[in-house]
Amino acid sequence: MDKENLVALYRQMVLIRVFEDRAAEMYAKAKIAGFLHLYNGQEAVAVGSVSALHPDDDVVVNYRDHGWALARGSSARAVMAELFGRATGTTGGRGGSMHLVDVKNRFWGGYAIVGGHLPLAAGLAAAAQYLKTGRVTLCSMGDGSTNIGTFHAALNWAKLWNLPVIFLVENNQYAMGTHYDVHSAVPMLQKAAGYNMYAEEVDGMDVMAVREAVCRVAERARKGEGPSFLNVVTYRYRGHSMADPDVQRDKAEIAQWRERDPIVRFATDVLLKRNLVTPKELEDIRESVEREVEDAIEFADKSPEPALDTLYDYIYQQPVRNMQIAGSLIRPPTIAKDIPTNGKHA
Ligand SMILES: Cc1ncc(C[n+]2csc(CCOP(=O)(O)OP(=O)(O)O)c2C)c(N)n1
Repeated sequence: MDKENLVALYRQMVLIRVFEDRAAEMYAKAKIAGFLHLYNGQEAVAVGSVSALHPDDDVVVNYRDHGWALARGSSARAVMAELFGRATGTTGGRGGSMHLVDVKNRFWGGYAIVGGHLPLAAGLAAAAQYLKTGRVTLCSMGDGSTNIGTFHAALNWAKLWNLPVIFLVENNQYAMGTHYDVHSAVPMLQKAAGYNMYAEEVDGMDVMAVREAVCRVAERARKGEGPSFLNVVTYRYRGHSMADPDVQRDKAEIAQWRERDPIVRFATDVLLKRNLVTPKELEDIRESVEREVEDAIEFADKSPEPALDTLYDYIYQQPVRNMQIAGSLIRPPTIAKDIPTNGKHA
């Protein structure tokens, strides 16, 4: 990788870190509703992975998705506006934090149901195989989702059909507050071995290690060598979500992982060591990121909420709208005509 691309990886990781810290502040100010699962500590996983993919590959992830959307190329403005529930967000304010989707980047979300997206990943890969598009699907999930039935169904099918899919376990070692040793009966790689699937363990605090591993397995998939499994060992610095007081985890453990911070480590061991940047240039990058995120907050705050009369838009795809089912026409109601408003929206 040349200097420009290495610096871009650094900037993206800083962008995700700053974005998440500011999102936490916005949540505390009640600018963001619902749940908010932050990505601090795991930045190297999304950034390293996406840098190894082609722009038209498919990416699908769980609800800890802001970092992935940003790494995949969604603007900070569109992601922040989505968190604020505004019409200018990635899905017009309809998805919110746990359902970020950005079709132009083939970023398919953002799934709140643990393990719910794994069969979809296998389906995306099956479509790519059938249509011979050469696309690879990358499916990231938490360690907790490897205990769910859909995990086993998706791995089984992917191996059986030799699908071009990468199952990437973003192993931050906790499902909510429960450690992997307590919630899983077997070590992670044994789960891949159960399906005779190619697997590697990767240091998730090292952006280059993640990038290299994803390059390797994406190459395998493109050559028709089928699915792969990556156990990417990482750590999240914050609680499970903003609603989690994070009392189960040992503070000393968190401090130990912070010493291996992926951003500091990449800056020190790669950028500064190889004289690719000066400390002043790193400072300038942080300042420009802070300005970008500040601008995103202002943009989100000034953006309109989705109009009330669009409430039923996008629930069904257009062809379904006029479809006859059991003799009756499916037609979404409109606020004005069909919904009793009790005078509220009159
Ligand atoms: C099917 C289902 N069961 C339970 C939940 C509640 N739940 C939300 S997150 C979570 C923990 C998942 O942990 P993990 O997969 O390790 O992901 P991480 O949050 O660490 O990224 C649980 C049990 C859910 N959303 N869906």
